[in-house]
Amino acid sequence: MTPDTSRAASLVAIWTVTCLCTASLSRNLRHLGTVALLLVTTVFVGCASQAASAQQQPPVALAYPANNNEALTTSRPAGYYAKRGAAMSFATDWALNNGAQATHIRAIVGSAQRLPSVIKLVSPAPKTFKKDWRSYRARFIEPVRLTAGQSFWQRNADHLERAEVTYGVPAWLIVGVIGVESIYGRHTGSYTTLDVLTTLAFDFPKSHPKWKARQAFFRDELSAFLQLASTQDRKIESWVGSYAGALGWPQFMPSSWQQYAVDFDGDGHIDLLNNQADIIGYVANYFKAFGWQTNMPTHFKVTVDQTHAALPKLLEPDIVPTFTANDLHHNGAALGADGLAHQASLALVLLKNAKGSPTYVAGTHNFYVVTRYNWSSYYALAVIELGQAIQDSL
Ligand SMILES: [Ca+2]
Repeated sequence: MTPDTSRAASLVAIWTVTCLCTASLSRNLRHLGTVALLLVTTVFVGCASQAASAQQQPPVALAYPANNNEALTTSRPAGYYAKRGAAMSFATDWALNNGAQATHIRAIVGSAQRLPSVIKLVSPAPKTFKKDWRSYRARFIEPVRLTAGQSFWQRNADHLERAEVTYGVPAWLIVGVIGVESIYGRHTGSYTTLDVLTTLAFDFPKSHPKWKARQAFFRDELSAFLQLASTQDRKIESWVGSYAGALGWPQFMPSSWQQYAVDFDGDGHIDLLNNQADIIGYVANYFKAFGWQTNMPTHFKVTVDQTHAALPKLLEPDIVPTFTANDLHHNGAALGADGLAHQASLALVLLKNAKGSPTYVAGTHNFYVVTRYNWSSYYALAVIELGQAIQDSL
């Protein structure tokens, strides 16, 4: 590699990871905005499908088991955050609200290390960086991930089939997500979660345009993490994950465990770090909660006439399905017969290619649902293409 291509590759790598992690860090922020609408959708869709699934007993999504705040201890010494007023107030308030000893929680939060590398990683990318769908895609649709995905699918065929029946979410989507997130548990991150969440909860970089919202998000995640840790029999500093606080094979955020985790193999415990049935159940339940519609495609091919298409109008709603198939078609984004036959709304999704013309797809409601796992159209299309490539190869 020349220095230039090497540098470009590094930037793509950083952007890829940043896309994954900034999206995962903002998952719950977005949940707040969409949850009301999705609840309505879910109830509506749920009613329609109730008859079909009446014989199925879906696993009940569990909140954390009873807290055992005695489990919240640390053997690490007091560090930087023990002297930060905001961090110590947070710890005291958390203890008060969760029936824990303030001295224990202050010791835990105070033991966290400030991680400058994490602050750097969540800072905005340089303005000169150009997004590139083709490079992004090549990082995920590649032989190692395909082979690992085939083996994951074969090993878990029963769980995947049961998830399809229980939640109406296809196996390929679950397999695609876990592949992109962690290569089936191979890359789950090596950052100490307590340090990551404490750093981002109290030192989120102010150079970020949304730093206040992000910092508030991480305080909530730190709170959820303390609650999660109080239910598990392990030292709090032993949890490790991504630089944005995501954990395990499905790279879940602590608050997402609280909301979407299920005991999918019925062994009485939820384990999203190691238990592949529970991991599959979690991903399927997550998409069902966000309104996945069984049998609706995620997107259609679209041919955009760059010169004559009404691009500002078509791109304005971004990934939110807004247009009828006819609207798109007659504004310069030509659909095939399958796309034209689609009855619900579509979005014109733009994926930039650093060099050369952009890639477009016509995204459906289900494409939008995939972006609820991670708010990036690049991420969503990579998940979809990986999952479907694995399915096709089996
Ligand atoms: Ca289980």
